[in-house]
Parts: sequence; C-alpha cells; structure tokens
Amino acid sequence: VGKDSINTNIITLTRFLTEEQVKHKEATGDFTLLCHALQFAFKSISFYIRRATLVNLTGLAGQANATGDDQKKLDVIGNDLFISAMRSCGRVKLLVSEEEEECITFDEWPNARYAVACDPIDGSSNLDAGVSVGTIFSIFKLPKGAKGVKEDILKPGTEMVASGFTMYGASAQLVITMKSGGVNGFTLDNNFGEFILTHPDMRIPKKRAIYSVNEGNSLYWEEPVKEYINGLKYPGEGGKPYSARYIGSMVADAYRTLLYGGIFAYPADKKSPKGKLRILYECAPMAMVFENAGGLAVDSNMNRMLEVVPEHIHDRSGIFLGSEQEVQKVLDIHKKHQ
Ligand code: AHM
Ligand code: MG
Repeated sequence: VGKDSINTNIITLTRFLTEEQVKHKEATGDFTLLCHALQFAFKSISFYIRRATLVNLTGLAGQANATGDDQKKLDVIGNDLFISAMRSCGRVKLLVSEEEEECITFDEWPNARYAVACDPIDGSSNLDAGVSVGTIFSIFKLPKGAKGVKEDILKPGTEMVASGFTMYGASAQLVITMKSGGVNGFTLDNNFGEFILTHPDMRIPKKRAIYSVNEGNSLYWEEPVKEYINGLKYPGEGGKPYSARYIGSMVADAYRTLLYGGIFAYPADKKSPKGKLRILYECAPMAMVFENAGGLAVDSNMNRMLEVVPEHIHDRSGIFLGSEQEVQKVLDIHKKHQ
C-alpha cells in the first residue's frame, strides 16, 4: 500500500460532533456528550449481535415486551445496554424504549435537558438468521424545568433536535441527522473502534423503481394502496415493472431505500387500522432522516409524518417513505380516491 493511499485525516464521529458543536455558539456540549453515549450503545449492541450465535444469545428470553411481542434474548440485552448508556451520560432526563411499557425518568440528573426515544433492536425477528437489524433513535430537547414526564415527549417529529439509526449489517452503519440540516453516514471500523464518516451529506435519489412492502398483507390493504402497488407491478403498455425488495427490518429496508432510492411502506390496513410501526421511535425518526436527505414521508392519511402527534408513547402509524417522486405517486393516488 502506497503512503498516498492512506487517509491520515479521517473524520471520526467524535471529530464530526466536535466540529458541529463549534458551529453552534450556544451549544453547551451536552448534546455532544449524549451522542457519545449513543455511539457506545451502538458499538456494544453491534458487538453482542455479532457474537450471538457463539455465546448462546439466540432465541427467546421467555417473556413478552410492553406491546405483546415475544422478546428475544438480544432484545433484552440491547434494551439494557441502551438504558444504561442513556442513564449514565447524565444528559438524558426521559427515555422511551420499545421494550419498556412506561417511560423512564432519570431523576438522578435534575438538570438533564434531553428526552430520547428508541427501538434498541428493530427487526429482531431476523436476528437468529443473521439478517440485518438496527437501532432507531429520536432526540428531543426539553424546555427548562420540564419534569420529564411522558407528555414531554408526546410531540410531533418536527420538534426533534436529531434522529437516526444504526444498521447492524455487514458492518455497522450509523446515520444521523440534526435539526440544522444534512444527513451523514458513518461506518464502524472495528479495528479503530470508531465510527468513520463514509457517507457525508447523503441525498436520496429523486426516483427509483424499487418498492419495499410486506405484500403478504395485501388482502387487508385499502383500495388506494392496492391500486398504487398494482400500478408498480403492472405499469401498462411499454412500462417496466418495479423491483421488489423486502427484508423485514425497517432499518435495513430504509437504509437501502435511502441509498438507492425507491419507496418503503408499511401502510395501515384492515387488520392493523393504525399501522404496525411506532411513531416515536420508528416512523418519526426515519421521516426526519428522509426529509433531510431530500425525500418524503407521509402516514396512511397522507399527512406529513413529521407532523403526526402521538397520544401514547407506543402509538403506531402507517408510513410511506422514500424518494420524492415515488411518495408523490402515493399522494396522487390517494387524492384521486378521496
Ligand atoms: P419489531 O420492532 O418488533 O422488530 O417490529 C418492527 C419490524 C420492522 O423492522 C419491520 O419493518 C416490520 O416490523 C416488519 O413487519 P412484518 O413482519 O409484518 O413485515
Ligand atoms: Mg421495532
């Protein structure tokens, strides 16, 4: 390897966060510290996922979580790692986790100003097969004096200060976006133990003929959804049908969609009238990433996903997210049906 091909000026997540902090005159460093705790959670979850088959961490934990899903051993470990990282960083007052029925208030930190919602291991039905899963997070800033009760986080996605996800795939990929703009992607270098900026300023392609949806639910779909998906498969004279890609891990399906373009959907249907995916820690954070990358995200009522306000911390929503022109087609077809 020639010395010229070695990058000696790597942008690590730590460096990236420091440079972001400098840009914000009013920043106290609290957000940066919170992100350091987040990245530690991602690294440790990534480590255990990769070891799982070897150290007997596959399979069920033997209990169901807050929302009735069977919990996997790794769901429990991921949740504990995440909670511990958030608790110990001293900057988080309130935490919502998919695996916890109630929100958790960290009373030991009276001055902590952040609230975090997370799905520690999303797509865990894929875990035992070694298929990609991920952690999704959203971060809110609490007003001064907030008590850290659930009402503090029952807010629309437009109130988030940052959101993102880490996909545990062939490598761990961290994607983060902040209120002020861009979407940046980092790859975990296991040798350095650092997330390295590998995908600066990510932009989703304006269109792409790929759709990602669980078609096993099509029996239950509403008319506009049926018509939309059928239109992709049977484009009519001379048209080329779309490719289907569905992993069944939102993080992996969304990450591919972000990179390649296309659409990911989990619509509300007759069986799940409120949809399947959760607003606070699945739909809203992904919507922020997609919008900030130039894409769109709407719910099954064709409202902007980021404006949907959850009533309860585990509320669900239908979702369509992806390339601007692909989501626009969904909007157009629903409009026609009104
Ligand atoms: P989980 O949080 O229990 O893992 O469920 C969420 C997952 C998403 O990652 C994925 O998009 C969806 O459920 C897949 O659902 P289905 O198996 O119904 O297609
Ligand atoms: Mg989930």
